[in-house]
Amino acid sequence: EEFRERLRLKQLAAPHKTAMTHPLWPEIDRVTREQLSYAQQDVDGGIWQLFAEEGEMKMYRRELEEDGLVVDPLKAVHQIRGASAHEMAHHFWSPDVRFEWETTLEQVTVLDRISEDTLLFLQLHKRVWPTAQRDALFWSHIREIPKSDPANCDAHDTWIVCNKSSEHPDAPNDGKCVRVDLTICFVCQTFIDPPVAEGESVSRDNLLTKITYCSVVNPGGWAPASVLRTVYKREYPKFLKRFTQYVIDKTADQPIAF
Ligand code: 16C
Repeated sequence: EEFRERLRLKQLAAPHKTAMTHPLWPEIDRVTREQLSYAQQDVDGGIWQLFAEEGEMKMYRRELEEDGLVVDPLKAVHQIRGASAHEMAHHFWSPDVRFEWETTLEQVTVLDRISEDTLLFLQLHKRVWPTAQRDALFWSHIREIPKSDPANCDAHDTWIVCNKSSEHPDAPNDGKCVRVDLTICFVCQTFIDPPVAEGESVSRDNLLTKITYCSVVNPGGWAPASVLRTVYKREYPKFLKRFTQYVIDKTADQPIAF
């Protein structure tokens, strides 16, 4: 029994087998590692400009244009109490609850279930006047960073969700909708704070979770810079506040999932 349990835990920690044989796997693995190290870089280097702050939440951006389109990279840091890193990451990744917190959506389709931890999404987003409606096609991968990995630092556990634009024959970019190009990561670390005494159990009051969210979205086609920056300033803080509160409320009465 004990051996079986150990084997099960080992299998959980290792990347899912079917994911590893998928043609997208090398890209998924590489981008996820890159995004983790990008998320863990300090924001105090001077290139990041603080544009929104509320309580523990701080949002930074860099003004950047590509071919005349605003693609401003975003980096946000936040700290919450009462929910674990795994709970945060799971709800961010799972299509089952997306409409409960994501307010920019009209439609979500799961085009492919690459594996238990990796899905391919097609999302139709609400139209922003006066620009054309946007959609996004991306793979989304969730993983726990092994405790032995230096990226885990002094955290109890570390989870990442990485979303990256991709392609699929069932949904070609045929110009009917403008397709955005995105690279997004959501990194969470649980800290047991205040610490619990030996033999005591951890309660939700001991959970402090640090969150880093990084995003680069190329709008894919014409949109006035002023409209983009207005949407950006309004939508990102709204998302991070709403999403974290949603997970805290949803998990409050449940046993902690690490
Ligand atoms: O990361 C977030 N959500 C994930 C799950 O949905 C996933 C999705 C990313 C969506 C990226 C943006 C797609 C285009 C948005 C179109 C405009 C929506 C505004 C509607 C308002 C009524 O990773 C959380 C995403 C949080 C908010 C995203 C806001 C992005 C603004 C960037 C500008 C994009 C171009 C907009 C063209 C007008």
